[in-house]
Amino acid sequence: MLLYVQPVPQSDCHHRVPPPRLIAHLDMDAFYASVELLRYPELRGLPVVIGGGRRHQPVQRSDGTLEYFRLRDYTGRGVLTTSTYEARALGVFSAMGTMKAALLAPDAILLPVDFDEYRRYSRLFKAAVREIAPQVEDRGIDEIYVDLSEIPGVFDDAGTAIGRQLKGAVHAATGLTCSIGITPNKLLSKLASELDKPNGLTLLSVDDIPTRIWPLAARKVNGIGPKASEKLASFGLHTVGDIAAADPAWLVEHFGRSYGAWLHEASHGRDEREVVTFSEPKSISRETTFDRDLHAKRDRAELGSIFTELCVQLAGDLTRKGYASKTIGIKLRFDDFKIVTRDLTLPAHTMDAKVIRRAAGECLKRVDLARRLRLLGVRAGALASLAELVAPQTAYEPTVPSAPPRVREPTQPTHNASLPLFDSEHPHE
Ligand code: TTP
Ligand code: MG
Ligand code: MG
Repeated sequence: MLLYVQPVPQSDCHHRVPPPRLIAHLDMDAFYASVELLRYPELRGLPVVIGGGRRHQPVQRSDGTLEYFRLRDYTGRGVLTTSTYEARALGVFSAMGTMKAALLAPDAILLPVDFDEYRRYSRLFKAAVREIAPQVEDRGIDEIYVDLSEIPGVFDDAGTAIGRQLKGAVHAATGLTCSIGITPNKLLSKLASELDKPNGLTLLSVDDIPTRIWPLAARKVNGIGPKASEKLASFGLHTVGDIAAADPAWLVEHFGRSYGAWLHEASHGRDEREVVTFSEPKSISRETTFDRDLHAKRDRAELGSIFTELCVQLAGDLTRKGYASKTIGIKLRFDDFKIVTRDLTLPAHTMDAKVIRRAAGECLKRVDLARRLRLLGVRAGALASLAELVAPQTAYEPTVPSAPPRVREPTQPTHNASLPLFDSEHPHE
């Protein structure tokens, strides 16, 4: 029996009453696509998808107008990163295979991805928010949580004025719209920011949970993935409200102590997680899916140069972000989609492309490469910030550290494709 009536608490006087909070979740609307539309404003209102490579760059005609690449002309194995709302109306969404999207929206315009540009706009909108409300938790390229609780007067209107101000500041800094949810916690705000997308501002209190949150599909809750929602559905629980109505002991019995208890709490909109304003990345990686599957022996030169390029890019990422790595790993996906990873720990932290390349080559030697490869990735883990490595405790030791830091300077990016694939004294044959 799944119906459950919440018992009236006997006494709440032993429970700590947490101070009231107001947390915003801000997510940019159709982010990559919207950044592209700033460049090509004539495409506004049209179905546009982002996912192409360099060959899909618009070309200028002799009369100065641009000729765009249409989805119907696409062949390849790419996937879309995102689509405009007009393309979504045709059934085309993030992570969809581009060929499949072409069947649904043959006239949609395909534009190549330009991550550098999206990162630039990401920094711009986050900086604009921090000017107004500094308690920001970075949740990836197009979203953040913001703790608004300390902002004077914020509780007077449940965050309405500050919500409008944030949207205005983001628009002024970037020309882009975003959607914001403002509620007492992160879980509810994440759900709320989606309720009125695009260009939404949604304020919810706990009193709104039955009407606004319980009708939502369980899958919408951050933390209920495809597996859990499938299992919930197998018991007839489809919406958040279905979970809220279930007996918590029953949830624990079927979903385990911690996840079952969490499901109960989450479905009632309870979440005490703090907004975490800073976190060090755990790893940085680069990977690429090949246009065609490559074989370690027959396509050795091509694979070798892609491998080197990935290491050079990874070294560049580390340098830009100010980290050095002590654990280098590789990831391979074979033509049967099986994934293999290997890693190794270095004697010292590095951000040097050559050192990374050599370590990654060592990892590769430990993999059976009989099958053809679909994807290759290189990962830098066990990161330390350069500030940490070069000047530990500078605040207390104003003198220059006597021992030189054990960080190698990054080499200039080289596109040297002549490095052998495995850097081995005993080449694989
Ligand atoms: P999302 O915020 O999930 O999507 P979105 O901003 O495009 O659209 P929405 O208005 O619904 O928020 O993702 C942010 C960006 O991340 C998106 O523009 C492209 C990228 N992305 C991918 O590359 N692959 C994916 O599968 C998803 C979901 C997003
Ligand atoms: Mg978004
Ligand atoms: Mg997002």
